[in-house]
Amino acid sequence: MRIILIFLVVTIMSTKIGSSETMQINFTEHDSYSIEVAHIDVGDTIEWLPKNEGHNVEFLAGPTIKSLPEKSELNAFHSVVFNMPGVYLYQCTPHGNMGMVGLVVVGNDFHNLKEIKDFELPRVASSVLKRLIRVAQSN
Ligand SMILES: [Cu+2]
Repeated sequence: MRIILIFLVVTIMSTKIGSSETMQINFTEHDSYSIEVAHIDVGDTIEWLPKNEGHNVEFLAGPTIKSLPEKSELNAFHSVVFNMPGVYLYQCTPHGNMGMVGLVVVGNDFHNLKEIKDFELPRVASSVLKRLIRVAQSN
């Protein structure tokens, strides 16, 4: 009986670990991302879909500088697997200063939130970021 239980628990745990998910975020005609604050698990993927022209994804800050994903081309599909827990800040290169920014929270881990909060952005983007951080923490 005990062996069966252990087997069940191990099976359930490995199923959960093995089931990484993919979230899709669109570029919108309002110069924004369809999901501004993305909560994902470690190992999950985010795909950005160029549903509207003139946008991209450029990472500004994350758990460590070395781990920052590559910047994408304008109008290009972009896919990133997030293996390091923490908060990531990204922007659209042409529209970042208008507040086209987004957050990714990986593994519900806020250890580097201070660095994200302190990241210097133009005025409008900075106020959007403050709002997104409030949203991120309320989830
Ligand atoms: Cu844009």
